Amino acid sequence: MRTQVAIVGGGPAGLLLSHLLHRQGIASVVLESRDRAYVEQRQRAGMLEQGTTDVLRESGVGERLDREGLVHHGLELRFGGAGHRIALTELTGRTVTVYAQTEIVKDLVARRLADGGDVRFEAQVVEIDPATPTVTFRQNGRLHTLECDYIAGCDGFHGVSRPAVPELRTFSREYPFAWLGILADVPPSTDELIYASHDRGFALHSLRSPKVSRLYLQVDPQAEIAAWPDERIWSELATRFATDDGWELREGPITDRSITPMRSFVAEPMRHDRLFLAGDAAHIVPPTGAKGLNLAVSDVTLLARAFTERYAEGSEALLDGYSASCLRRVWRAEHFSYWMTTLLHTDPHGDDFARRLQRSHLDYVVSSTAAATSLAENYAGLPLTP
Ligand code: RFL
Ligand code: PHB
Repeated sequence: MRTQVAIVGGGPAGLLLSHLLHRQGIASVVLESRDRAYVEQRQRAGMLEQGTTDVLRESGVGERLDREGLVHHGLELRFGGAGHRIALTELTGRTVTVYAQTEIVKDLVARRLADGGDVRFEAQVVEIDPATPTVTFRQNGRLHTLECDYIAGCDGFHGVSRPAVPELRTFSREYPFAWLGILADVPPSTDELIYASHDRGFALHSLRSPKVSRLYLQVDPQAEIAAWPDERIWSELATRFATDDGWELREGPITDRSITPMRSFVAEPMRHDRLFLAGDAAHIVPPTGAKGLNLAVSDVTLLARAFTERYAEGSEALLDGYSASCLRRVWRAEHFSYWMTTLLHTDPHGDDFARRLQRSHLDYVVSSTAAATSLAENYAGLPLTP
């Protein structure tokens, strides 16, 4: 069995890479350990930068995104009982779009299959050899070997690609909190996202559609989901979002819930020999800056360009520059995600001094155009440079 690019992992990074390569006439095989329903239903990110929607649209998978995605021009920072709008579009000229990761994955899987793409579900990669290069995977209880020119490691944080890079340097930060995320069948109580900082902890009001809300609560990293029955979740959300003017949070049936630990992580370099890492396989950000999925998309956009140059012109210049190009953008997103996280969360070990500093910082961000613009341009996403 042989292909040009073997793609390990069928999340957004692997699927989009396969699609972008196909459009340039480059063959790939996507190996995904889970089944199709599982990858299409895994609840995760929802906020897309304009650069991300541009890539999806320009590559011909933006039709449903254009129909169902909700374009946003601002967000709200809420603290001290009042909301403060950050006018993203006014400050940056850019917009962001709410369109769930589950929908992007569904669109990409459907498109790959319609284009005759080779996407194998329940195919678990067990070994990667970046030198030969080959990928060994298990499917239907049997081991298979896939030979290729290059391997793209798009298998997320817990995958097998990153450990195949020797002499990897890693950088990380664990945070003393986690996010409890829920999906609820209730119309959103807001048109724009609300990021709330409260003494009891952070809360985020996001949405999925005019009828479905997505909400998050800062919780203890050791918290058990069983300790959070519906009434406790809604009451805690209402407390953290409360304003002096009596804003009300609508409640509804909760259809999905999970707790995600928060961490920052970067692995360098993102390449070894014929293996290239992309997306969560190489880096993780805490979700406060809404950057994880967007970074995965920018990585594979650069990687697809580099493979295109290699196959069309025989040059490996872009492949050689891939890791450094990605890491510049990755570290900007790492800093922004860390900054948003510490700006908005309540440190359980923090003292009153830390809380006062945080409040001063929040006041500054919402009252200075320079500070608000800095938040806005990072949130809306910086332009993609090679
Ligand atoms: P993914 O989506 O993790 O996909 C990797 C895929 O690789 C498969 N895999 C393997 N396949 C074959 N063989 C193996 N040995 C394999 N090992 C793993 C996995 O089954 C999976 O299908 O990584 P990708 O494509 O890089 O995409 C990145 C995004 O998914 C991620 O950055 C964001 O979802 C991060 N993230 C969030 N980002 C946000 O901006 N906002 C959020 O609200 C948000 N919530 C989340 C998240 C990530 C989470 N994770 C990783 C636990 C919530 C969660 C729970
Ligand atoms: C989401 O809608 O899931 C979402 C939005 C913004 C974030 C994180 C998650 O910062």
